[in-house]
Amino acid sequence: VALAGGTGSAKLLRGLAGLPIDLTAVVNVGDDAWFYGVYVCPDIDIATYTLAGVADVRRGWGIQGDTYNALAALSRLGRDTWFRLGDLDLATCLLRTELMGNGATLTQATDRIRKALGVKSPILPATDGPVETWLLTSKGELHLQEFWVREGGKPRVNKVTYRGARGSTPTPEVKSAIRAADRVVICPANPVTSIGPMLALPGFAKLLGASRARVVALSPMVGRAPVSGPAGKLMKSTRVRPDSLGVAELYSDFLDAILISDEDPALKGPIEALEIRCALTDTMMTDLVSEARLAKELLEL
Ligand code: FO1
Repeated sequence: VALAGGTGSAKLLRGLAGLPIDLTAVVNVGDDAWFYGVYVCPDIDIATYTLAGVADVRRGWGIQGDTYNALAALSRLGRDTWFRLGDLDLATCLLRTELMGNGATLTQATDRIRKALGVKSPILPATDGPVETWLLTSKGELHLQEFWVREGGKPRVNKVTYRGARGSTPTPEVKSAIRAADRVVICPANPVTSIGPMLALPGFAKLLGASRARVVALSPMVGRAPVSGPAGKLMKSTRVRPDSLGVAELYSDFLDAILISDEDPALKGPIEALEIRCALTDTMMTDLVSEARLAKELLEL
């Protein structure tokens, strides 16, 4: 079972999917939001598109070669279109919205879409509950997408909240996948906005702690900066050390081992003092070869 957020996670999922294992992805929903009348699930979609071989992996979201005709038409109609939803991506979101409007859960809609796109591995939303990541910032309360996409990640962040998490639960599918797993891999995802919303679900951390699976992570941090995205800034604002030691501390209740950047040898000692095995490697996923190598190293850790 791989716990996944956005771009970095999708690359590792691709590496894991190439190994002779039964892979199930459990994906963050905190980034999900309504745009233009459709329900957009960035992390579920980048995982699905990447495993289907159609993602714009370099950009980190959406479908390769997508066009923006619907968005241009919306703009001509006077709609603000700062969230760049492509035409093909819109089709995915339209189907999801229709299915859910007819009573399907997000889990059911996700399963239908990944099968239609030929993805073999199950992709499970962490919850079917409405969980959204909101930030209290110098520009007021912002949804993660408003903060990151509309405001370019610039406002000062004072607090991060996972709206709806306390009243939601991991789905039965997620519970049984984690219970049956012999390994849980925490992808190099933003600990605050990708893994945080999962850990905020009642019972989720306990599920990991109680699992017979070895729980291993690939750190998203190199030094004090994330490989991509707003992790560093958001870790600081939630008083988590913005480096791999901070990631290990955050996961210490259930983490058995972590793979960190070979640029951070000084963090190995303090991480192992937490009784978490720590290994160093080149953690950059620059091509399919490095994705496959890191996936293999995580299964051997
Ligand atoms: N990220 C951007 O920086 N700009 C966009 O216009 C944008 C559009 C978009 C459309 C669909 C989708 O699934 C994701 C999209 N993203 C966009 C990425 C996304 O907002 C975030 O990067 C993730 O939520 C963070 O994991």
